Amino acid sequence: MLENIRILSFIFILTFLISSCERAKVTLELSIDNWEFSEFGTNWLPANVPGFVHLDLFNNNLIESPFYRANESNVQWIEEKKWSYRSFFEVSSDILAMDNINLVFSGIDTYAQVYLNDSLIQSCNNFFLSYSLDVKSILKAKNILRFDFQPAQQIATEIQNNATYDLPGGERVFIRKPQFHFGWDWGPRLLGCGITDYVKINAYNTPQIIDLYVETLSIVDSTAVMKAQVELSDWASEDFIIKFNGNNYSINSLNNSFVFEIKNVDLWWPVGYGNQFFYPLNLTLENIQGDLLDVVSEKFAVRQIRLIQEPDDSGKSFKFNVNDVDIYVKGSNFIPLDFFHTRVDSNAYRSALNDAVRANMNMLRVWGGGIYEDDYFYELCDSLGIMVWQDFMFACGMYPGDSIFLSSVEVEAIQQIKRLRKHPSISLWCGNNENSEGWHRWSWQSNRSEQEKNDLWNDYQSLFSKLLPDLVYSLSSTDYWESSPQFGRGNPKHQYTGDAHYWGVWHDSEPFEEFQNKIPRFMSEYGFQSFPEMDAIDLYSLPEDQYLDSEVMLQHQKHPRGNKLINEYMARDYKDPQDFESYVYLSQTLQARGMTMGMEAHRRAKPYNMGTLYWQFNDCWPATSWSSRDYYGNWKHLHYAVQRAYKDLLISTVQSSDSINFYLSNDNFIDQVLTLSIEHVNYKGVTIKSINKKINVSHGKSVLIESTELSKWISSIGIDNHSYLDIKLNDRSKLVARKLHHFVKPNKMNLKSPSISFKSEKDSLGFIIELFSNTFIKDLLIRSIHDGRFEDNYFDLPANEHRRIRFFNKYPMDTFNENTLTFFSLVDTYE
Ligand code: BMA
Repeated sequence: MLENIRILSFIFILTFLISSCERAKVTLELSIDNWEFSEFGTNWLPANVPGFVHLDLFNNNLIESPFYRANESNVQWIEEKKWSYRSFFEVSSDILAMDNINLVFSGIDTYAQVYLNDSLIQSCNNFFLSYSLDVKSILKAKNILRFDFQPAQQIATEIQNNATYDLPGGERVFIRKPQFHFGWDWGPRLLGCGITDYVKINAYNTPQIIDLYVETLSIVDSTAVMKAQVELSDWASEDFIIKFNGNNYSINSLNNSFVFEIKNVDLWWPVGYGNQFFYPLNLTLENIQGDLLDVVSEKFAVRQIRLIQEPDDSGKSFKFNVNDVDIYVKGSNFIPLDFFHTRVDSNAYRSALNDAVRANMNMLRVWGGGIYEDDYFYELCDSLGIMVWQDFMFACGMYPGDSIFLSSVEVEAIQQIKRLRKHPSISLWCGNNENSEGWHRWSWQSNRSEQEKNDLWNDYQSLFSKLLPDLVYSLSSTDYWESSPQFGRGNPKHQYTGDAHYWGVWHDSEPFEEFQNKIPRFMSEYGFQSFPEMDAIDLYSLPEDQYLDSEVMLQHQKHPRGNKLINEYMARDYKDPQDFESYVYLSQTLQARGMTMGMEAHRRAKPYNMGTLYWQFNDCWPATSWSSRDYYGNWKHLHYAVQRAYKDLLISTVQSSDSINFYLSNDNFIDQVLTLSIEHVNYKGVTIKSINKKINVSHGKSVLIESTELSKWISSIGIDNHSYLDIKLNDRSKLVARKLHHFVKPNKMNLKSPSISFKSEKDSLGFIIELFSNTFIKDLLIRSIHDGRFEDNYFDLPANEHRRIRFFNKYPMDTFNENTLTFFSLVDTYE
């Protein structure tokens, strides 16, 4: 056995500070690496921690990628097996000599017995918990750490079988494992196990500051009153001194906080409303003898965020207010960036969140069927000014209410609230996703006795109306919202009060235009599916798989009626696509068209409506789904459309049988006089008629700026199929907003095949591609072989206009190879 012992990577963090009174603070940390895994103790193979068993099997060439073709079905056996992970590691005498030695780990997926040197030190049963276990008496110079996993599915089924009632949601709701692991309508079922976070030894001698929370109590006349709360690893019966900003504050186990003021305070704001300012937080901990015990260097932000719900004539407002300013929320719903989330590195988070800001979003909702994201996600949201609506991890089910379940959730909630409360981006805690709607509207109550219904609803309330809100309000200054949505779309109240998930479009096949009629106070979900880019499809399928009903395409389309619904909507607005590639393109264009109608309608309804979060921002694997950004990070047509529809200044139009109304939504643009021009232009670029007028743009308002008879623009004979209105808003000569209004649906447009000329030039940020066409082009997609991104894509190009688009190259390059540019537009789908 001894030969097997390998010295593991040794991260030795030594902080050696000599205080005035000659005591030293020493913290040592050892990262436990070099892992092996096996199926129930046989044939140990190299493994990665953090990681998942599927990834380890793949890395050892024992399975093919579960994301490729129809492999998901070939790897289902993995969920039935018992897997073990182990590491042999050595510990230095410096660590062993410390007073306190803890084994620290988290993200254990999900049922594991943990053995250190053959002593059972922990039984894990909640993926969302972190552990810090005292191992001082067990740890030696040479050690074996082992995690023996039980199949989660089997345990879930056992608990379900022993439960008094079956619960909506099935076996998954009985266990605290990310709920989407059991399969979702956009994701695969890949149940396995793994240690999904780092495992460490942490050793120290003196009391440590293990938690520090700085809360904004008030902001009045540029003076903020702040409260700092300190938690120590152990509170001796004495007082301690915190030194901060030149002051000394006395703390002890009964009074562990102190209050301080900041004059001329710089605040943290959501993006678009101001800067994201942070104050350094350097403090030291001493005992009353003056010995230095610990030093903390962090940062904090000053801000107040409230969810405002005031009764009004229609119902109740639902709006976020930051530092006394009402924020119009523009954003999306976020799911894990990878089914195997341990593969999401800081670059992947950065790229995704930058894409949120680029698309002019100011909020993401971390959806309750996924995971509490990594610290880095929230740090980025803090620094980018993205507000986070944070669900607790419960979705689409009813959950147990027994004391074992509730006490596990209690620890989970305490840990997660304390971890996340220091992030200024955290704007709301929400109990669950669609559990209340499901209970009241999805026939979950049918065939249940009165007793059973009472019991299940009482269980719901113990968790979501009592335990979670009590914890959120006692541990943080963030507001709590019981369930998203408050009312389902079957209840008319969803339009007047609370947040809404409006799925009449998609699930009920209602026309996109219904988005204009069903406007809630805050839209927290609405969506429509599309296929990912062709290049992305090529990565998970072979050419012979590339038709709608192939086994591979169907395995990557998890919604049972998905393709049928896409077909149905496509037939309403578009001509039949001639091949698979045209279908893929059209599915995205259809999605963008429909979703934009929703976004524009919500923004027009401001301040009645104060937010729009579409479903869904991203994918966790390559699939046909509601996302605007695919698994590989490609922007679908929708993401570009969102970028336009979420701009602070937005022109939108509504055409009825005899009139057209023109609206301006202004979220954050100064009061100003601008020039509105409406030009009636044909597909050859000839202006038929135009009007110009000055308009007053009011900050933060959505207003009607013009209303005209339809007959002003087009003949009474019929609807025009070869011209459109080009609506522009100019600040002197600077174009600040633009919209093309089409009189007819895309299938009625009389489009001609364009001939596009183009040239490129290098500039300091990338390359400028200049495009020119002699005829109007609808939904022009530009592709290039170069790695990078176009600042805009899938746009309408008027005839005779020199349109300049920037290309941001990912890697250094001197020239842009124009010959590799390719173009695809609506007319190519049927001609
Ligand atoms: C929403 C979500 C998810 C689901 C999506 C699409 O309501 O909360 O549960 O994936 O609908 O059906």
